[in-house]
Amino acid sequence: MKLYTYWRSLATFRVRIALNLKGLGYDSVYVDLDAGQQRAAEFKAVNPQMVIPALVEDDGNVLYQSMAIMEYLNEVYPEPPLLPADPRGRARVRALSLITVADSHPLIVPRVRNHLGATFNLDEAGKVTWVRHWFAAGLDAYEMHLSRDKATGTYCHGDRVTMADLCLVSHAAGYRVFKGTLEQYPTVARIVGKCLEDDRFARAQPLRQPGAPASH
Ligand SMILES: N[C@@H](CCC(=O)N[C@@H](CS)C(=O)NCC(=O)O)C(=O)O
Repeated sequence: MKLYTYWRSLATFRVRIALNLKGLGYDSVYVDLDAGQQRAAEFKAVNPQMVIPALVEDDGNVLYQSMAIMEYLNEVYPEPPLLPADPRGRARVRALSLITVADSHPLIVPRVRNHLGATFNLDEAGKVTWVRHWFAAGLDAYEMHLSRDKATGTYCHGDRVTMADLCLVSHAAGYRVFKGTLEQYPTVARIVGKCLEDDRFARAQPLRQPGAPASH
């Protein structure tokens, strides 16, 4: 398998964790988002949306959209399961996942930040304020759901890792890249800390990828 990836990409981070948890090896193809390589014709041919991740299977099948990729990997490689066995549990895990995948992360990606600058003259400081606002809104929602729901356990859903943890960890890492801390989010901080004790999460982190700055 071949993963189109970049150190800072949160959507790709989620997929890197899923691949590690499933014990699947892959070759990395680096797409430098800061240099705009996602818009090069070569990559557009792989994913017309011009976003990463894209995961190309050995027979050439191209998978895209991180949540679709995680669900696909979970169906094809069922162990360890990333979704609970019961429908309500699956609905909760998917809902928690979508807080970042559908509602927070899409607002902070490079193409949105670029558009805010080019069309609305927002400067770098303004863009950081924008990004932190949307990450914090997601974290507020996560903290309240996770702290009050009985279904929360060691992880987002019970005592086994699910897709929601992969998504939560990516959200927290993104907030960190933009200098946010989890002090106001104790339940989130506890679960993220627990996940990152596992090397399959830890080695997928943005700052541990080739091309990442020594610190950020
Ligand atoms: N919903 C997509 C988001 C994909 C996405 O926006 N990826 C970012 C990096 S995390 C990207 O490639 N952005 C390029 C751009 O905005 O120009 C997913 O979860 O896969």
